[in-house]
Amino acid sequence: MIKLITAGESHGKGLTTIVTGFPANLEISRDYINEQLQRRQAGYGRGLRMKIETDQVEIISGIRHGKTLGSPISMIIWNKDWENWKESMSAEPVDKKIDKVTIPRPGHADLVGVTKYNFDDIRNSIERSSARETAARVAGCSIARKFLSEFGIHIGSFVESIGGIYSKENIAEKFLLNKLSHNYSAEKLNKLSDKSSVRVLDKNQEEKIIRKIKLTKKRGDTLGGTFYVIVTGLPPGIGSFVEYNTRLEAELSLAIMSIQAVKGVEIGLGFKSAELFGSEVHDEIILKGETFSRKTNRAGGIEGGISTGLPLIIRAAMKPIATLMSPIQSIDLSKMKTIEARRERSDFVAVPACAVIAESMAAWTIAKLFLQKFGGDSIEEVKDNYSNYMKKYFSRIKKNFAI
Ligand code: EPS
Repeated sequence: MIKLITAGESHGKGLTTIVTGFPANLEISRDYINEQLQRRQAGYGRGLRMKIETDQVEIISGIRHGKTLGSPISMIIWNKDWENWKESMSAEPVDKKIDKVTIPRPGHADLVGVTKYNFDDIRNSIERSSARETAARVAGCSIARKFLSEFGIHIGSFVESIGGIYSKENIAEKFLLNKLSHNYSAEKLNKLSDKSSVRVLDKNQEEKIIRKIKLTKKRGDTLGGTFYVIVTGLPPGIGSFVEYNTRLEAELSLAIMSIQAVKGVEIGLGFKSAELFGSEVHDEIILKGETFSRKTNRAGGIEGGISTGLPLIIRAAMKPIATLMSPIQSIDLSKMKTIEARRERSDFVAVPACAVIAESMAAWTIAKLFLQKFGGDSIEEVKDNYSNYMKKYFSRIKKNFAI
């Protein structure tokens, strides 16, 4: 079973990631991980922090001469901003008086954090709940992403809407109708969406979205949006119906819902399927050479908690960032009086970054379930297990059902 642990405060010295359970001999480079970190930092609408940081990992253990050892992999991303927070975030007590944060921002973890942990400074809630933590996740999940790519499994994403402005060119429709070639790789999707500063596939809408973000910034407000994560190259048989917590869609939803500010996750047609007839929702089964396929993929690549072998189609919604430069009402906890919420440096829009984080979390989830099925101590052993299954599953069914 693979495990991912992240540690680190937003303005602490750095973020630590520990990844365990991956097989030995998987080729992985620092550059590969850093490329994903850069993708997470990008996007029009980010705040000043992203100008300070150039997130890069320092690999501490578990990788030798570019290959995994099978031992725990540990990595650190040093926070450049730490220089400005040394006293405020010192692990040791400091002599200087540190101003406490006393006014919670509605929508952030500020108030619930102090309530739960009995803190006397909202700073203690802000630090760990911050989406800065996702840099450590993306670093760790890059191992999963690289691992899956060895099996031709690729994860891509694109932004569908920001602030209610929807991309008209929505490739998700083609995935839902199973209209793209069997060989279409989600890598290709990322090449297209990464070109756009808001990761949309529609040039006209991109301009409209950027205009709306500019206006939002001026108003001191923030925006959310929706995005898709697509996984291609997945074999049939990942995940299971035998236990509630082994179901692929349950695992994926948990992983994506765990991302700060995500408020909704759909698989395939999702909520839309509740409005339609069964015949308009379910995907007819067809034979395609020595395998099964479907006329459509409205199930989003999952039936009964198990992958069908068609692309996974995941859609998620991110709420607007909670920190507002024109704040809404809150309470000053030091005076117990109504006041405007505290301003804190932040992003105006982070939907493009959120999609990259969701890709990473999807990669992690799939790698976990993939290794549960095909696991081995070395990448060679996993490849043997995988190719054996892929070669035989169809002929086994044929044999089982032969009259
Ligand atoms: C983030 C770092 C944070 C925020 C943002 C994401 O840095 P700072 O708080 O120093 O500006 O920009 O986090 C939030 C929006 C949030 O609400 O926590 C990052 O590295 O992604």
